[in-house]
Amino acid sequence: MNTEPDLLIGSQWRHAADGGTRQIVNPANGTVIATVDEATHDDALAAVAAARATFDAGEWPATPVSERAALLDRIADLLLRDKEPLAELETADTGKTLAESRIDIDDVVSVFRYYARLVATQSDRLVDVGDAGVISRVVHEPIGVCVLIAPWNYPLLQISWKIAPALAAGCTMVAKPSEVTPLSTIAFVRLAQEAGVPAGVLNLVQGSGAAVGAALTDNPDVDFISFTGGLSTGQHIARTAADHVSKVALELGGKNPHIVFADADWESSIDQVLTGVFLHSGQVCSAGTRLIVEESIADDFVAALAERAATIRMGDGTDPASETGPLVSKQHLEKVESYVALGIAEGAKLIVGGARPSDPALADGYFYLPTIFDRCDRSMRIVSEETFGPILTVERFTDEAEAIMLGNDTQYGLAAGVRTSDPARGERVVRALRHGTVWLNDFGYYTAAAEWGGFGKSGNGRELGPSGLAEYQELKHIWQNTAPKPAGWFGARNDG
Ligand code: TXE
Repeated sequence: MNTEPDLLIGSQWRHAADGGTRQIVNPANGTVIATVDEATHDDALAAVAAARATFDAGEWPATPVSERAALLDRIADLLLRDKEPLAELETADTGKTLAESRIDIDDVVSVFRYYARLVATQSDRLVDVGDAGVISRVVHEPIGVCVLIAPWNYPLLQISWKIAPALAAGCTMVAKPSEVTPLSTIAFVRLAQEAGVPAGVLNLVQGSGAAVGAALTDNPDVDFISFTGGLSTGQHIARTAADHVSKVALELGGKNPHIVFADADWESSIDQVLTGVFLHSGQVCSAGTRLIVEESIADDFVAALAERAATIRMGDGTDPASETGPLVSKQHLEKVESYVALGIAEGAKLIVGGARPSDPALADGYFYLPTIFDRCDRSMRIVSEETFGPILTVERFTDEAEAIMLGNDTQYGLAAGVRTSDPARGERVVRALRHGTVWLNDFGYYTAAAEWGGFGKSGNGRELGPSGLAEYQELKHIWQNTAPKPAGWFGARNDG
């Protein structure tokens, strides 16, 4: 039984219209930790209608930029106040370690602070049209009603990459967290209300993609859909949105190469290849799941990696000794297991992992051992498809051109890493890789101030940075004549 309503539609917190609920499970031990309202198709339509009515009423989009920036800062302040309970909720819901959840909340704070500053300093553009009597300006307007759909690996972080710029731009919105991990988003929306987000600006529905997601995306009242999730879902949303000519931005994951040349620094390379793929049990869109290593060091490198991978401590994320947590759900665990079976069937050489851990203390959770496959090649599905689990595949190269070719040999293009001590080669390879983020002698880092997004089937559009705000804005050209006179086109030429 769910007592407190979890759906925010307009000014009202509501239960689902049909009383439906969903149980939320802690993936570290399989226990039910919450029961939340499961919105119906009609609830989702009502949420979009509330966002539409609020936008069209005009008050929020016309709010001075300084007030919107101040609101974002108040949200950031409250996030800091509630950092610990929010981090605990995120860990209970996703299984990630508390240390990771705390970093996530800090990053969420940074996103709100960044967009508060950015929008407050954004200026219109004056255009010289060659006529002193004309003032020509290009100004920013909010794009309108936004639908924000987030996945389960970074629930609060991903939705905040969308909510912060949407609020900054003056949009109204409906947020839909993943049905698997809605808890931190529900808590966040309550916090945003406390910070003073006006009624109807931020609406919240959670539920399945099939019912709720479809109602939100197949909807003529929606101006912009920002989606982070799987490739096939993104393709479906883009097709549906085309009927309404709603703008769509997609972040659809990746199959990210981590290229190691023989002259790379050994210790940091081993350490970062390991972290790059096994952090959060590989449930990271930018995880470095494809090690592409120079043949001359490959045997030693893979052996050293395997040794380290076997010592990664898995456990409940609330235990400070745990270095990584479980997979998010039983269903996802089974998907990862099926990829390992596929890798073996395809002829890849299993070096380490390839099983659930034997520790009985982990038996009720959805844990899976860090797994490395050597002797992989481009023809294998385990190399080309996103497994979203703790699986590293190893491919070998003999020269720079082959490294680049392999690094670009993916339908995705979200992120890549390059490791070499030769700066000129580093620059050549970084520029040749067709990926949205490329790390040189580093891996995994990002900042709210720089764009994030993908080439190829990793999606389109950008989050974070100035472009992340631009997604939520329309540009309007205002042509103003300060000394109007007749155009003199019709009738004038015959007279002359
Ligand atoms: O994603 P879905 P799933 C990848 C990863 C993973 C795979 C499937 O490879 O194994 O996707 O994960 C909502 N209309 N990524 O099934 O279904 C859904 O409710 C509108 C990469 O969990 O794409 C949820 O809120 N919305 C990724 C969100 O889409 C719909 C992170 C994501 O769920 C919908 C997660 C529909 N028809 C998974 N169907 C990344 N880019 O980081 C579903 N949803």
